[in-house]
Amino acid sequence: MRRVFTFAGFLAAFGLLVLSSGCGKHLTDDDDPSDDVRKIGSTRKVVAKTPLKAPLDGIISGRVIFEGDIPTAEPITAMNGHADKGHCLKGSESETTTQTWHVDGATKGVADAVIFIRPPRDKYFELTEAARTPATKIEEIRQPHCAFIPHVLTLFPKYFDGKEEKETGQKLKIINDAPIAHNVRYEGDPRKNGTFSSPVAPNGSLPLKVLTPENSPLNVSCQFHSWMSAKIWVFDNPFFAKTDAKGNFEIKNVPTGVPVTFIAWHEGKGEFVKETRTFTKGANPPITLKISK
Ligand SMILES: [Cu+2]
Repeated sequence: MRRVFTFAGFLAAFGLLVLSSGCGKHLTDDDDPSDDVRKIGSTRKVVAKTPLKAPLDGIISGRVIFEGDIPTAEPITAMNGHADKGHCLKGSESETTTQTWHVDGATKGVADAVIFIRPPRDKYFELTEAARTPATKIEEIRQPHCAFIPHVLTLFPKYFDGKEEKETGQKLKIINDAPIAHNVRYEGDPRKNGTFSSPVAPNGSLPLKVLTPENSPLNVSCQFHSWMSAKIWVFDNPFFAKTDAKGNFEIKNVPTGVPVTFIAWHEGKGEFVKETRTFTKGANPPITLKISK
């Protein structure tokens, strides 16, 4: 009997968790659910979020600079032993060499870093109609040879309106431009995007996808070519940017006058900056962020 009661207790607790996560509360911190769902005895309590009210009139800009000896991209040797070698090696240098670090030799600017802000833990960003509209309707991830392009992708497919996540209209298109077959597999939080895997036919594409925001990037891979990888950051707000080839970034229309968490992430380092900042109206002083291997 004891075992039965224990199991029943587990079911009850699990039921509470499912109910609480499905009733319109926003669970934001995927890595640590205790941020939002606090354990009290054997039950869980969801902490409701309130809007962060602030004018969206700030501009953040800056650069990510590498400190130390610049990492060099190495040839991907696994391509040489693969049956698709002939096509894979037709790729550009950036497609046939390791892709974690792309650092500009002259300026030491670091590409593919993602810069973003988060609201305080008990808040969500209150977005105007304009801020709910993504800059692009379709974002693509392509496979012309044997690498994903881009290697790091940022998306804004959904926002939180205080009750639930709503679609912004932005969708992801996965395209295989190559005459060989690829596969796309992405792995995220089981409660959010879960795991998806599908072959992509030569010169084919997959149906458009609407991804769900997560607090960590999705890991993308190809099951046919073990070296292929990419990262997809999925945000519920438009306050993010990816550094360009020289390490520059700019984020427009950010909330001002309120403290937010300013975060910088790079694939080779994870979150390498995480600090509280309050931005002001108009152009804020450029921010220089340093990263090392
Ligand atoms: Cu592939």
